Amino acid sequence: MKEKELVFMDHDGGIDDILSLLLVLTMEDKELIGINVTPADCFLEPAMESTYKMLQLFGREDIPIGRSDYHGVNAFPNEWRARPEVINALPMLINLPKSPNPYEYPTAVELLIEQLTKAERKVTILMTGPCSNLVHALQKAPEIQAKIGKVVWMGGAFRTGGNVHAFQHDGTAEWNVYWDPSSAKALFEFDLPLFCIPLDVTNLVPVNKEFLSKLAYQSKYQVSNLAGQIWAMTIDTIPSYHYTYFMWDILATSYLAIPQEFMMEGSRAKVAVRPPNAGQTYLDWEGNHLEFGVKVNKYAFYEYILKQFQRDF
Ligand code: AGV
Ligand code: CA
Repeated sequence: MKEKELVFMDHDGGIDDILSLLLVLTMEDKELIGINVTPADCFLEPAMESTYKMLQLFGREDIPIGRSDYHGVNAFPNEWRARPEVINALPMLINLPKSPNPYEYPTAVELLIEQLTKAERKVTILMTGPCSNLVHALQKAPEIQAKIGKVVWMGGAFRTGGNVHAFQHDGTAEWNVYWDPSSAKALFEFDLPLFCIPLDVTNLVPVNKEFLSKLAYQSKYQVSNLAGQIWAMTIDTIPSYHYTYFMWDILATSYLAIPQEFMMEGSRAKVAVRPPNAGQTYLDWEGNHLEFGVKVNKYAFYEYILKQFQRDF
């Protein structure tokens, strides 16, 4: 039998981050060796709780969780950070035991170093939030770089506009980069096999009612039922364009399983760290090499999600 691909996930507790964790847990040929939670698009405690509850549903409480203490220079709006708490109150989750005290967990940097150090083969790092933990871990323990097979990051906007609308900003940045631009700059400067799934390609996959309807028709499967309830929480952000909820992290997570459905472009890029474009990811000949998604076969993508979610816990 083929050995499973080792995956370490670093997420920031948003609604689609939790759905992405659900998706990773359904992937039969991946082995999740750790999960870090960053308090970026979430408040820490509720997001640790939903992470632990997802693990309980799959009987995988053995997977270690790390707690990130970083706070980016550009905080996410509190209205967004508060949403994920609703997940913990859903009927399938509310009565599950709460996570142990999050302050007894290892820090995200400690856990990442520990799990990479003891991994017997290379590890894929999946990041669906800011990249601060990975960058700090690499700075503290440079030897772990040899254990990284590839880094897949939902982050950036290369040939399209950003999604940050803030004072002192020209709108060119994507939020996961903008939260901590200096870390993103450092990430791009490491010589890593980096695969970004930026807004260029996530813009093609909004959460839409047609997809949610298909998911609902298969809600006899527990995973589909729960996912449908979580996704319903995002629908009130439609139709105003700027606030459309996309399948950002879900798309990046799918890249682990169906890379053949993506068109990637190889280029060199840098990250801006000062106003008016802090957090902008831009193509630059003097930057390091990376690959970023430009297109996806979205029918194959939606079908893949529907198929993965046809199961019980
Ligand atoms: O920029 C996309 C990232 C993804 O990792 N996040 C949401 C996804 O988890 C930030 C974000 C952008 N627009 C948002 C976001 C919105 N309208 N609501 C919540 N988060
Ligand atoms: Ca996220």
